[in-house]
Amino acid sequence: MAKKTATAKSKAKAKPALRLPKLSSKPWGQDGKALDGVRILDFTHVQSGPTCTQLLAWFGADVIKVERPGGGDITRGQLRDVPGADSLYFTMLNHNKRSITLDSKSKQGMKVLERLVKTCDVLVENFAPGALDRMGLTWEQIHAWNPRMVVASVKGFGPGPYEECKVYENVAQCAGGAASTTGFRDGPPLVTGAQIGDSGTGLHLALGIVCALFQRNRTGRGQRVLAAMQDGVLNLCRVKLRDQQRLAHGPLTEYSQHGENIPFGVAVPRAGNDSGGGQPGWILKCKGWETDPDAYIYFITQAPAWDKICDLIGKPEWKTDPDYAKPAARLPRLRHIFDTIEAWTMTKTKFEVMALCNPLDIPVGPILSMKEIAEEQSLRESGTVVEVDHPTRGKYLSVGNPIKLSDSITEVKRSPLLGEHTDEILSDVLGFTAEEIAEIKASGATGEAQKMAAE
Ligand code: CAO
Repeated sequence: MAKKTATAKSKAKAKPALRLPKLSSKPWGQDGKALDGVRILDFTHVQSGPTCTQLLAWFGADVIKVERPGGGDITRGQLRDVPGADSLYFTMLNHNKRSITLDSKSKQGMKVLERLVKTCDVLVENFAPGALDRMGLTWEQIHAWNPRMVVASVKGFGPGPYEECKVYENVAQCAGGAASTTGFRDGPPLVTGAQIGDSGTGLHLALGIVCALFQRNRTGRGQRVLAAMQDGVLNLCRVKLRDQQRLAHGPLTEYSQHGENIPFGVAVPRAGNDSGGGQPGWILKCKGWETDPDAYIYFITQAPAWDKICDLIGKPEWKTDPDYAKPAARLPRLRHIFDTIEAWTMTKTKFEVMALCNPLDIPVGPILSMKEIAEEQSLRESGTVVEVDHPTRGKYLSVGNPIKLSDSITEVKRSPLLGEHTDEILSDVLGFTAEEIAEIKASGATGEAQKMAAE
């Protein structure tokens, strides 16, 4: 795809991915990682929390994932595609971490946890509300053991009537306002494939943690960090809350509903593929759409590019026609305009449309399938799509670190097997003696005793 979409202009503009001043005398990436020295007690599971701790691990934090003996993070076995191997669900969310198995509800397990709390800088968890307290790990207890510790949580809802609820991705998308504003006007609310509830909230939490660590440098104190999934989704939907308030002052003129003379109700409607900003856009068919479900392109009729659009699609008369020349005049005619542009895009592949529009500064975006993304060479080269090798499942593709730091280069390392690092964490990180480790294991706290009995 890279070859097909690279235009003469984009080639001429090509620059290294990131150009920032270099302050250190060492070569790029040789100063270690941004979060070197930060140790995380990772009590996360499923998607939201693991997204957060994976990011921190990519930036160099030592992330110790504490998992329940037996099965560990439930996603290890969910949506399994290779019998007996950790699922892609798990492996793609838990890179660069170490795993220790620990029954946190046992006496010996709590002894290990206490030492982990005293050794780590941050505890990250996304258990159901109250679960951490029920384990005995209240904020007061943690703070007494380690006043510098940052305790970071993902919950479904913040304080309020729903704070006790368990929440998964789509629940958050619905409760955060995304679903009511996604989809077509004449259809039901829709959830989106982007995991804005889980991965989106994990991102928010990661920022909160880094800020809390930064503040700790000044105060010496840890603090609690909460990222509620409803809040995270709403934050990503803020333009829709903007539109809700604009409704009080008249119709939302950039919504195609306006051009079609359909009155607005009391709440922001679903806007189909209308663009969320001030530049009208829509998804248009391209050559091959009859058989290829992704032969489409997003086309934006950005005002400064209007004359070039008119010339390109063979409608030069629209440049001076008072019904089309100015953005405000075009608003009630958007459907007709996009139908006309589509008659042109349907004669070309999405990549041909890209290649013709890019040099003219007409913003367009091909609808890329996951297959095309997986095969996209430039994403491989930038480290955004990486191939990882795993001892039980073999090679697989993953999304690498989407955030690039010029002096903290991310190496994506495979996810840990369940309990793979139990011994080294007990001895090297926590300093337990051989006798103590034997006692902890014999108690069943790490699951080894049961495993041996079963074998
Ligand atoms: N040793 C012993 N017990 C452990 C343990 C360990 N190492 N790890 C977890 N447990 C226990 C917990 O303490 C909890 O016990 P109690 O219910 O007795 O307090 C129990 O396991 C179950 O934890 P949970 O309620 O968090 O898990 P669940 O599968 O029932 O719910 C989820 C999952 C995601 C709905 C819930 O954790 C949640 O709402 N989390 C917050 C929101 C969130 O992150 N959602 C995103 C999930 S990704 O789509």
